[in-house]
Amino acid sequence: MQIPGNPSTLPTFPEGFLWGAATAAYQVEGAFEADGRGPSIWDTFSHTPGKVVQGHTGDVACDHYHRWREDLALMRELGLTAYRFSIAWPRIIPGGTGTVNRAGLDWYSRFVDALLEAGIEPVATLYHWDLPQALSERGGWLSRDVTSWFAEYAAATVGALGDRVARWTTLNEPWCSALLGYGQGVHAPGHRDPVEALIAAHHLMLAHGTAVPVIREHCPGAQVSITLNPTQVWGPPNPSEADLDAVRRIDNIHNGLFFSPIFHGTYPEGLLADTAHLTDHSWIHDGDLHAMSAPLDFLGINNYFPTRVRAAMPDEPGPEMALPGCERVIEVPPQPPLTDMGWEVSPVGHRDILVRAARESGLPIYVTENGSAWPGDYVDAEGRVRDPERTAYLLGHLHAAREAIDAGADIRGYFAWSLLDNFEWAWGYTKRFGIVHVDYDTQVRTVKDSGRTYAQVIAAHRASASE
Ligand code: IFM
Repeated sequence: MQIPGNPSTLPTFPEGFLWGAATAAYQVEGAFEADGRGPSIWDTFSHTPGKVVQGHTGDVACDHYHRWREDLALMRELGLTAYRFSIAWPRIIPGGTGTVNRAGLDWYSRFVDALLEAGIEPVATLYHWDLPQALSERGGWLSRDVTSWFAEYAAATVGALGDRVARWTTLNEPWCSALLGYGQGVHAPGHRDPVEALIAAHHLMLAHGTAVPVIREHCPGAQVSITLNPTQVWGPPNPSEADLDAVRRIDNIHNGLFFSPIFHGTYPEGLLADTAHLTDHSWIHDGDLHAMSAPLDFLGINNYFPTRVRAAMPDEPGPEMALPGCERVIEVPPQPPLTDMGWEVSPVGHRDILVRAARESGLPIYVTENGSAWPGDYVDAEGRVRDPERTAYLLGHLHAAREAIDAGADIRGYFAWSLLDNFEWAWGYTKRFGIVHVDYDTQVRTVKDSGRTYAQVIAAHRASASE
């Protein structure tokens, strides 16, 4: 696939296609103690020495909580038709359950009103990883009670905003919450236990499924979704039987773990057997899979890179922190070009995972995140941030999305990750994904060249749609 460098070579997209950018509360808002916000697991994690590069925290981040008007002006300048953001549970119910914090709700309410006034559709995510710390102390995603805690939070939030926000996402990338947060320990709450990862994934899906009817009840006509982050899994050329098995196992733990329960009401073939040496799965109760597979209106896909694997050789040690059931699977180094995250750039992988997600879910798809971090973004003497790699990545992946549409996937929107450079979790502020540069000392925003290109693409699309 050719990666174009010029927006004029871009194909057209269907009418009504949403052109957006995305952020998440903890990554941009800052104001971590403002207006009654309670602490989240990410406050605790980032304040724990050694967890985040250079000890960075989200205390201030992009100060979006105070600078949202300026950020909204940027969205208008870019011509966005939609904005995907997450709501911070600890702003709405600081203790996780119980008292609702009116000031927190009011902030989002004002923000939503302003988006609508600007003609930008709000697309809200209920959970983008910032669990109230108080709930973590009661077991967090390892407790079955989290389903009712999440439903309570969903009811309060959708009840307040559902008259204006129609498009709702329950969870962002539950894979990361479960596998990185409870399995590998690199995300909050920092546990390292493969069984906990499986239990957390199960409860995340259960909380999702339980919240779906709650959202519908409080927002008649809601478009309800979940956002997953599947990855295209590739084995070596001329794979052995063992390599094919490695691909199957990684595909199950990355993709099938969520696709199968949510869209087919079952765990993927083999996953329970592959993890039977770790757990008896007694945390799966009758009726759970039915609840998890509550019908949805669309599926959000976050995709950045493919994954390459092979089987471990007989005398080769397996990975130190293996994913559950993947103790004999070796992750193969990605092929260049690589982004600043070390992620392989692959529009083909993007196209293929979109086609698969559409097929597995049978739903309209929105690319709810896609983007890239590159080293060396800076504002030059002319006030420009020249980021040709990010621009090429953006255009290449838009091409891929169009190819997925041609292959039958019903793709209805694209959200660039991210509107702003922001707090990249365990990487702190050292990785920049924004189409808008943020100077963290001064909080000055500068639209990068990639942002300008994106604006041109959007303008061209809007012009041709109105012809
Ligand atoms: O920054 C994250 C985001 O919070 C979730 N999806 C992937 C992005 C880049 O790592």
